[in-house]
Amino acid sequence: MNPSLKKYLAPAVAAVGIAALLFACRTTNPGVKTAVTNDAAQKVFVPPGQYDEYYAFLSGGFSGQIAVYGIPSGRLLKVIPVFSQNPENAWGYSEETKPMLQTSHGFVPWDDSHHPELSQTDGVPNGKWIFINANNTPRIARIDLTRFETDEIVEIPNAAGAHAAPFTTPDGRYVVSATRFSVPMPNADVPISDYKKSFRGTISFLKADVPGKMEVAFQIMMPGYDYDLGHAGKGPSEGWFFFTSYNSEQAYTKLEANASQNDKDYVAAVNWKRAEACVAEGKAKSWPSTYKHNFIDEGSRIAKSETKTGVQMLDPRDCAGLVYFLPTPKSPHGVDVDPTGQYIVAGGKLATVIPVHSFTKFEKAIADKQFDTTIDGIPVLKYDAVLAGEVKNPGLGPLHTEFDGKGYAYTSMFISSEVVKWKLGTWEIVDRIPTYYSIGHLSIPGGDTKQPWGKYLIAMNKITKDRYLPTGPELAQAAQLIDISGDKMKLLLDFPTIGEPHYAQALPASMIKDKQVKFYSLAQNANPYKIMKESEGGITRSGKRVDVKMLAIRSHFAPDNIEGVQLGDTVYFHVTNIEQDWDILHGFAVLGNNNSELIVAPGETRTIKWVPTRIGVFPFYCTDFCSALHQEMQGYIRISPAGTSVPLVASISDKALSQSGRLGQTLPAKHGHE
Ligand code: K7E
Ligand code: CUA
Repeated sequence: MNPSLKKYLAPAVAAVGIAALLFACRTTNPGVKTAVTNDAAQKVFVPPGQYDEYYAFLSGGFSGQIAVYGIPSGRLLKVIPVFSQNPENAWGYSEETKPMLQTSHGFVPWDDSHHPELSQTDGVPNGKWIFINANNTPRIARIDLTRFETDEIVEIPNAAGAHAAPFTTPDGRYVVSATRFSVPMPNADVPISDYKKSFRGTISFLKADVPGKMEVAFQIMMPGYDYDLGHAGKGPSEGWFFFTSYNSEQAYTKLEANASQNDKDYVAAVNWKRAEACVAEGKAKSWPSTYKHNFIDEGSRIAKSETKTGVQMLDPRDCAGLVYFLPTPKSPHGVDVDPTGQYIVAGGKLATVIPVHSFTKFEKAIADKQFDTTIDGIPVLKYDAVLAGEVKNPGLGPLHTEFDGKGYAYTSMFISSEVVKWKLGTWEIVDRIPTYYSIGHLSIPGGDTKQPWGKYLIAMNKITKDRYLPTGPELAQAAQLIDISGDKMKLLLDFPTIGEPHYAQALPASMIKDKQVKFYSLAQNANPYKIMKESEGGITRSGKRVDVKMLAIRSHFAPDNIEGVQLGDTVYFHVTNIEQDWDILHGFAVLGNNNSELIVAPGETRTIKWVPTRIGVFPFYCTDFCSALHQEMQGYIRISPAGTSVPLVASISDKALSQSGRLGQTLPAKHGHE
């Protein structure tokens, strides 16, 4: 039973007693026994040793990361750290990766990520990258799909929240971001009650097609509403971008009630080709802005954080034909464009219908000047002039729509906890299936592109009461896999997720599985602290800074014993994994480190900082079980009092020494300036 229904029914059943309630739940809960068809297990069973058919990338929501699952099995394959520090592999803790989390607010080691977006060529996923937004401190990240690593993060200035992000243009030229919260523009110390006068939203287009070169191409100053989601036009509507807005009431307090007054809010249609022309014609203003662009240098694999300044800001008043508003009921959330590019579907959270706009009618309405009014230079089109149709009685709380490429659309209904399947063009509902419970997004592989792979649908649910073994006050959030290959949707599988899965995108595994990087080339590793063999290792003092160049190979570190470090020193361990073999990673952990451990990929150098807090001898060891002698992969570092005369010495392992015929020797310390 839907928990919200349960709440409403509870008083009624209270009279009959607890036993009856439990009994009622058992018999009416459309759980495993009733909702799953007999062949479901077979359809999701991927035999041990065999691969899944799709990679699915689920946003981590408040975890700030991306989780990668195999579909149809629902097996978790990897968590890719993006916006949040991850001590498991030192993302955001190691010296090489810390710059990735720099922002104009300083180091922001967490975020709230909602929308994974696969890179596209000609409107279909190309398997190169996946982008994801940071909803809090506005940022967009690019993750490379040959390595499943975050390579680039760019901050978005003049924005407060990047919720309508990072949706791509079909040609991959831009990813966009529209601000969730309007703020004073430029942001300044103004009374909040000046909202209508001073607060504005922005829509940003970021260059996204050249790795390492992401930046804000231009921004558009918008009325002070909340901007929620977006999708690019395609086919006939390519060149346009559609964004939902809500709070056209411009409420700044008690939005729950005050932002739900108007019968309609808007879909903003932005002509981005027109924007390019206006920028080229000098119609944009240079807007003072400072933002960070962080990326991982390919050779050294060291992140660099650079500061960028200034953006081109377009005002719709200065660029006729740039933006139009399409009235849309009521506080719309998702806006989705069908594979043909003809229909623009909005999910009005509080609406009783699913409105669908027609791109053809939209163009004609502009030509015929079918305007109701103009807001801040933005013509408002007449609702009836752009409407293609309405899906009637879809259920409650439509949020998001995806497409199967066979003429059907699937809309998630948050309040009535179901997926509704309807036909494009006739707007008739052909099927519906319950979800457990309170579905947010849904995802069909390629379901927002020109060519969906319309076999599976992943429903992502906020509430899972009674679906899993309980785990204290916080219960798992979950995805459900639904078979959409036939006329009737069929529930196949539930699987719990990491954080809150807002949106997901998926693509056939065959597009990327054979392109995986297996290790980094040691020869091409340009990290200045790289060593290729044990004799290159050692220890250097520079004032109170001590650098240890160390290698890791099955199954030892070299050097493995370190002496002469003093209390008050800061130690940097630079660990190079000199293995050149797939999936042979080594860890590095030192007792009492307030920072994190390291996990070092083959051929890579990673650096962890350690500030000893007491004198004594402390072990370090490998944290990744790498061989039969993994437990032997250890060493010691001795910390002496400040000012001690203990010489700075780094020894390499006996095994290495005996192999090189130098048993009993130690590596001389290399002294920098003291
Ligand atoms: Cu609907 Cu942030 Cu895309 Cu969540 S949003 S559900
Ligand atoms: Cu290296 Cu365990």
